[in-house]
Amino acid sequence: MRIVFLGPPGAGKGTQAAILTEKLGYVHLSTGDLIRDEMTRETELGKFAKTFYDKGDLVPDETVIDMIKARLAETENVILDGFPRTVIQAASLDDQLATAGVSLDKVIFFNVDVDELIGRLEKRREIEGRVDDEPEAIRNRMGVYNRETAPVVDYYRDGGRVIEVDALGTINDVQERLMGAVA
Ligand code: B4P
Repeated sequence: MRIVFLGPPGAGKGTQAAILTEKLGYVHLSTGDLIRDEMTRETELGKFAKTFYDKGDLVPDETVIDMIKARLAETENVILDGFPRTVIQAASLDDQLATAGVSLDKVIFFNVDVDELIGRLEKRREIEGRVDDEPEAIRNRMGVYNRETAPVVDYYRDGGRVIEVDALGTINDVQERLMGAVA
């Protein structure tokens, strides 16, 4: 099973992917977590990524695609959380899977309104102090989402591959809906 979680910043992709992979014994592949790990270890890649990440910009496609490639080849049951985020990344993912003779099983879109998203990110800033949850970075991320990532939803919609999940409500409510969607 290869599942993509798509949605705006703060929609709960990471939160739900962590719970679902634990329940199902899948691999959780989060580009956000991979990038944060590189930044924490202050690797060359991490230092490069930080210049984009802190402002709420996307890290360049080729960097993220390289990060995901080897890991994807090693996994069969996987939730891709936060990847793809651009149409270029989505096309690259399709190519990688086609080369391996496999395909995506599900693309889940997390539907949440903007006010709720901003509220969640502001709360996370208070708790975790993430630089990309500062007000200016949040504003930028919402714009980046509309420009770069919303077209990815259309890319998959055109192929009839999107399942939309209402991601409002408690974490448990959303988890139950997701279990129904991936079953
Ligand atoms: P990510 O780490 O992917 O994170 P995100 O979009 O902020 O959040 P997510 O939707 O996972 O929300 P979460 O569960 O945390 O991206 C961060 C950055 O990494 C990007 O801006 C970019 O720079 C870079 N990046 C990542 N992937 C990339 C790619 N493919 N290409 C280029 N750059 C890339 O939830 C948010 C908060 O809400 C949490 O505090 C959570 O506890 C809370 N929450 C969750 N569900 C809730 C609910 N139902 N009710 C109330 N609160 C809830």
